[in-house]
Amino acid sequence: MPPTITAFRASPDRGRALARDMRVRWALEELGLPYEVRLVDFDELKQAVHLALHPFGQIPTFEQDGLALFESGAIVLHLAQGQPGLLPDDANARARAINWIFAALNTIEPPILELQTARLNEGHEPWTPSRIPLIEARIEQRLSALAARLGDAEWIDGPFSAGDLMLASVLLRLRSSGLLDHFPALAGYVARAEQRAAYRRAFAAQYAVFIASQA
Ligand code: GTB
Repeated sequence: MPPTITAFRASPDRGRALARDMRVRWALEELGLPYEVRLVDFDELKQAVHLALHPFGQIPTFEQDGLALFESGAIVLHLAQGQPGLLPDDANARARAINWIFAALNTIEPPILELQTARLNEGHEPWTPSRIPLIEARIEQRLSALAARLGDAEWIDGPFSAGDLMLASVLLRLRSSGLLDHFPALAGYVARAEQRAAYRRAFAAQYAVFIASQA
C-alpha cells in the first residue's frame, strides 16, 4: 500500500511550498514512490484522531503498513533508508548525508524559525524591531559557514542526497527575507534544488491543493 501523508487543506503559505509536507512529498518524488495525501483543516490538527498520529497536533504525518511517524526529518530519513536514491551506499558517505539532515534541522533551521516567529507572531511586540537584526546576524553566521563548506560544489557532499533535500528545504524558507541573496553560492544551490524534476512535481502537487482550497 502506498503511504498516506497529511498536509494542510488550505496552507497558510498559499502554495509556496513552505509547509513541511513539501519535504516529504519531495523525498517521495525523488524515490519514485506513489503516495496519498489526507488533507486536514487547522481545527482537525488538535482533535483526538490527529493527535493519536501526531502528539503535537501538526502536519506532516506518515502512515504505511502499520507504521505511523511524525517529524518531517524522521519521515524523510525513514524513506531514504528504505530504498536507494537519497542516501549513498558507502557507509561513511551515508553517515555524512544523515549528518547534513541533522545539521539542516538542528543547526540551520532554528534561527530561521526564530525569525519567522518574530515577524509573524511577535511583530507587534515592542522588542521585535531590535530583536530582528540579532536573529538575522545569527542566521548569517550559519549561512556564511555553510557557503564556505559548499564552496563551488554542486551539492553539499557528493551526489544529491537527503542531506541536500533537507538543507535546501530549510534554506527555501529564507527566500522572502532576502538573506539568501547575500550568499550567491547558497542562492544557486537552492535554485538547482528547485530545478530538480522531483521538486517540481512535489511543488505542483501541493500548489494544486492550495488552488483547489480557494475554489
Ligand atoms: N518539527 C516538525 C516537523 O519538522 O515536522 C514541525 C512541524 C510543523 O511545524 N508543522 C506546521 C504545523 O502543523 C506546518 S509547517 N503547524 C500547525 C500547528 O502547529 O498548529 C510550518 C509552516 C507553516 C506555515 C508556513 N507559511 O505560511 O509560510 C510555513 C511553515
